[in-house]
Amino acid sequence: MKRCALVSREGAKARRGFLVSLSPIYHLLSAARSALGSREAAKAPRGSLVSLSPICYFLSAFRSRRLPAAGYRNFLNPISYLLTPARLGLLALTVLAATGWGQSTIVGWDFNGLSNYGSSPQAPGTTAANVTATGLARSGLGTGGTAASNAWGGTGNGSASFTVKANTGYTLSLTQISAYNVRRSSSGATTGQWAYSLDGSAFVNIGSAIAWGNVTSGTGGNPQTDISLSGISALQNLSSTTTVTFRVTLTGASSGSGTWYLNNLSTAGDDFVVTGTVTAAATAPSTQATSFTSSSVTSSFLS
Ligand SMILES: [Ca+2]
Repeated sequence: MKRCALVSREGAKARRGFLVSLSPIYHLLSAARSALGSREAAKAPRGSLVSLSPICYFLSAFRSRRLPAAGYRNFLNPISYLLTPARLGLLALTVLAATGWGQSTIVGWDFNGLSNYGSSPQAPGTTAANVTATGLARSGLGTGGTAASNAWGGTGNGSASFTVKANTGYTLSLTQISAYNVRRSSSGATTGQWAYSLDGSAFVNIGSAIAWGNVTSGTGGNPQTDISLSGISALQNLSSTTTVTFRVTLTGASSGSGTWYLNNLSTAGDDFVVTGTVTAAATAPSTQATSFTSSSVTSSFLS
């Protein structure tokens, strides 16, 4: 409010500066010009600071009748305010960043049509360009009895794993395990713990253990939420020499014949997906100057 009061006292200046008041560059230039001769020079820096606050102007508008009506209406028009090119650009960047801009499927599986628990390894149907992945593999899980259709899994307790890595010349950053679906029988594994490893033997848990839910039918199943990987620094900017192993350890089965599956979310499309980004790795320059003197650079710019 103190800032608003300052603006209000400068009502006459606000009339002229209102439309351009959101431009810090303008104010910096104005302050410089004023310093050369204007008796208002002392006020310019202060005005430039408070002028950057839209809320300040909004409140000041109600207290000062000297603001130009046209500018006042224009300022209060949220569409006009938001759709200036600069703000539109910032808004777009904000939205893109919040939605994981640039991420795409690194590896994905479509479980539609699978029978007999699927293969081990079950090759992914989708693998990003410049990425190598190995299929979903069972460890300790059985495959007895009659399996559900359109699902990949096994019986009893054990684990399932797969790997991803960037190809030579590329860098891999992982964003998330996208929302997926699990079904289980009443005696199947109740709980799972995701983990990753960079050497295939030492695993680090990703989040806490997950209670899978109790839905035993494939229709609906037990929806699981996204598992974010973007905050795990060990899974970012990986070169082709690092293979990431993902593993989910399944426990709580009350019977060796109890079943657990990654479930078909929809007929078409991948049902279990890891997203991320693949970029060309930075390469060292093939030639490089052996010496470089600052005096030559200085003289070039000054001449
Ligand atoms: Ca599917």
